[in-house]
Amino acid sequence: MACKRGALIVLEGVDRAGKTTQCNKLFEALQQSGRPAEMMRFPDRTTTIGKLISAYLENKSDLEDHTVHLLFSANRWEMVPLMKKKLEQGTTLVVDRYAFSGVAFTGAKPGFCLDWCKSPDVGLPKPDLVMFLQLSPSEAALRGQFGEERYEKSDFQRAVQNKFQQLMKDRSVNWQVIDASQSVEDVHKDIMNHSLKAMTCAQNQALAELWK
Ligand code: Z5A
Repeated sequence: MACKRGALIVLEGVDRAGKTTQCNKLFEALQQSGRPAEMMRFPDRTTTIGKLISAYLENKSDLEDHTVHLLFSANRWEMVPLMKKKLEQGTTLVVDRYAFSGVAFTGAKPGFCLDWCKSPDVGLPKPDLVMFLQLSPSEAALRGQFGEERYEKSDFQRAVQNKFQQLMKDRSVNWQVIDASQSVEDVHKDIMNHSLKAMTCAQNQALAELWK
């Protein structure tokens, strides 16, 4: 490796927990402090696969549940060459949702087990840090109504939250739970502290493979 690699930092969490708000703030803070950083989000709705996913989420098309799960995974795999290149160049990637959302959302549907849900994402670049923005359903409700998209229903979101709790038992992943009910600035401070630590550790470690 010619230069020290960047860190792969993922934000996960329930609906309206503030993932996008905090990804933006982290990205801006890293850039302003002179640390190369870029933001990514999944699904990436700009690609051909992402457009199929977007139509599904907006209820403009129907897709069989296994099929859409594999599309979400393919949407991550198509970004892997670019992600590896950026990380090797020393750029830290701040990522809004990743494979954990993939597993939690499909795993919350009837008839799916976590092992099957994880399998298409085995071997993806492993995040150096995954921060789970924890927010109770009542606090989330204070941030406005659900939108119009397919998964934005409270029963389903509760099932998703349970799946995230199961995933967070996996000690092979560097999970950090963040209290997302704090002010935007206080959440940002927590996220910045964890991120700087993970970035220092990542510099001396090779990029690993997820769930391998
Ligand atoms: N999905 C899947 O099924 N499989 C997969 O593999 C992947 C995803 C990757 C994508 O939605 C959907 O795809 C998602 C999972 C599924 N479905 N759901 N539900 P998306 O990425 O397009 O949108 P989202 O991730 O669902 O966004 P979100 O969860 O609704 O929002 P958020 O990013 O967590 O929060 P925000 O937009 O930053 O903030 C929400 C509001 O709260 C906003 O008004 C903020 O100003 C406010 N806010 C934020 N922080 C605070 C604090 N600290 N205090 C008060 N108010 C705050």
